[in-house]
Amino acid sequence: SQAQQYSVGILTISDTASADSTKDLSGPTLKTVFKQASKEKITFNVIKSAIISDDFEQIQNIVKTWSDNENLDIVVTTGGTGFGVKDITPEAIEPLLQKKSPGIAYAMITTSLQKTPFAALSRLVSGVRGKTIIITVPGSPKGAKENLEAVINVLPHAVDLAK
Ligand code: MTE
Ligand code: CU1
Repeated sequence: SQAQQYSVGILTISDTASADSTKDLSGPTLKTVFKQASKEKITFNVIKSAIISDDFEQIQNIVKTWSDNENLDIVVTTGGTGFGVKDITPEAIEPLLQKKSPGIAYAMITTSLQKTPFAALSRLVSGVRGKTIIITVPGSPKGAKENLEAVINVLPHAVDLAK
């Protein structure tokens, strides 16, 4: 039988990376994680990626477009989840979620806490908008990778249920 295909968008949220795209290390790292998790039966296709600054309206506009118009199965944002003055990713994403998924955030945090106590400083949110599963991960390549890897194997079933 054919592989199940899941479409993915990766949104890097960083003032530094939006000024100089060569500084975006997390976006490419997340793409690699999706590639490595793709197997015979399940394939993740990263078909959208963008880099924007820590801007409330830009974050909402892209996530809305990718879910409402592009109908992506999975949207991952990286960055802006911490305690910095500019960190507003959770505040921008949360109002867009029609259903919240604290379990996904919980899974990412508990797995991450086994690697570093600083995982407690990531204010992750996750949920469903339309048929799109939205997750947020930290901005460092290490944090982005560890958090996505914690939940990547449950994402296909989440998408199947939301369809
Ligand atoms: N989670 C994991 N798994 N690994 C990490 O290295 N870094 C933490 C945390 N979560 C980290 C992690 C740190 S140091 C911070 S400040 C927060 O994520 C928030 O990061 P952000 O503001 O870049 O989103
Ligand atoms: Cu930190």
